[in-house]
Amino acid sequence: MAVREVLVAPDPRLKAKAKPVGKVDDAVRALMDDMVETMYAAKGIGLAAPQIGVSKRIVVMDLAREGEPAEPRKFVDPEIVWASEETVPCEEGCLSVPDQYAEVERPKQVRVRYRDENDKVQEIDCDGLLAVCIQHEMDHLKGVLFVDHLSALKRSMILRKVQKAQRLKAAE
Ligand code: GNR
Ligand code: NI
Repeated sequence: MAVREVLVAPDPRLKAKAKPVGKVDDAVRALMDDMVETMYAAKGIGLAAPQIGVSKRIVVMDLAREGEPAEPRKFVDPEIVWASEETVPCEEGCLSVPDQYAEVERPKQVRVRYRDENDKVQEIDCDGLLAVCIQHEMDHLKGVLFVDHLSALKRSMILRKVQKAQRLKAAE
């Protein structure tokens, strides 16, 4: 297992549409282990493969609170098969848009079909933080960041701050 580097906007690899995985084999399982390790190292609650420069439809997540046992979840080729009409706002952040937060409105509930690490088809009903996070992660598979849901003005303000912070970090 290895911690990978998390890409930061405006990296063009974050804008690409990820490819379906097809079969879940040992290589995919090893990649998902790296993703989980990278997510924990970065203190995120989710991570999509494009964030480590891998253009594949893979998402990992762990919503367990600090002090609770780890609960890593892995989703291959996830699809939203149903979304509620009702939407809710939630304050979102992203490891690829470090230290920036903004409210995004999304469907309150979604049903997601995916394949697990044993290549078995599963369906899960999502609500609350799980619904927010899985929609945020699945956006990454389309090359969409949470800032793309904001006004052009808010988006450019946030991306400018991120670029400035990255420049300062590079100059350290
Ligand atoms: O760690 C993360 N926290 C978070 C908070 C609110 C809504 C979505 C997220 S996902 C984010 C990790 C990340 O960037 N995943 O792509
Ligand atoms: Ni993100």
